[in-house]
Amino acid sequence: MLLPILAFPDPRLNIVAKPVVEVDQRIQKLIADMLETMYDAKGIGLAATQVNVHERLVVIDVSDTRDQPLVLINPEITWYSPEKHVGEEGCLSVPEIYDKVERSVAVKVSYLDAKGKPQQLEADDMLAVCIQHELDHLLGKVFVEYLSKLKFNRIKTKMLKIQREEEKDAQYEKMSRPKL
Ligand code: K1U
Ligand code: ZN
Repeated sequence: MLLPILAFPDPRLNIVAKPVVEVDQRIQKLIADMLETMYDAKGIGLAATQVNVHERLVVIDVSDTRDQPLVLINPEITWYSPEKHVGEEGCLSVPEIYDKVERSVAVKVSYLDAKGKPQQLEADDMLAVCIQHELDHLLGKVFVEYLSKLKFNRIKTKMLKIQREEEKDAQYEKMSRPKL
């Protein structure tokens, strides 16, 4: 099932996620739905926060073949490389906005896998960037918060304008639909 993705500046994107208590059937269904939603939206990652579930769960697939899903439950970054890199980021909650963010080149993460088994992972390059981006979502942080106040406010205004227009179009569509 495709899940609706919250759009910036929805305040629900700023909620801090709580740990997953049990990797049960509900979480398995959420994982399946989040993966379907991420692939459908052509993203390389998705955090539960973005689908309005405030629990520590993210899905990622940075493979070219789009067949190597990674599920991180209760992830914690245990080490950040001192070496940093500035790279272009995007976000499914901030469509069509891309900008540069500085991140550690590599990270170590501890997490539970989709079966609830404890795992550790050392990531670099795109995977390391994606993990840092997704774990920020779980802390209620969207990547545009790293940009200047000026850029942040411009993006916020642009997104609100688009959302108001979409709302108006939906209202018009509803009004002009013939009543059966
Ligand atoms: O969290 C999200 O909204 C998903 C996001 C992940 C991400 C992309 C780029 C850098 C860090 C994290 C996306 O998948 S945005 C769409 C996308 O596929 C993409 C955008 C820019 C660069 C690479 C990929
Ligand atoms: Zn994002």
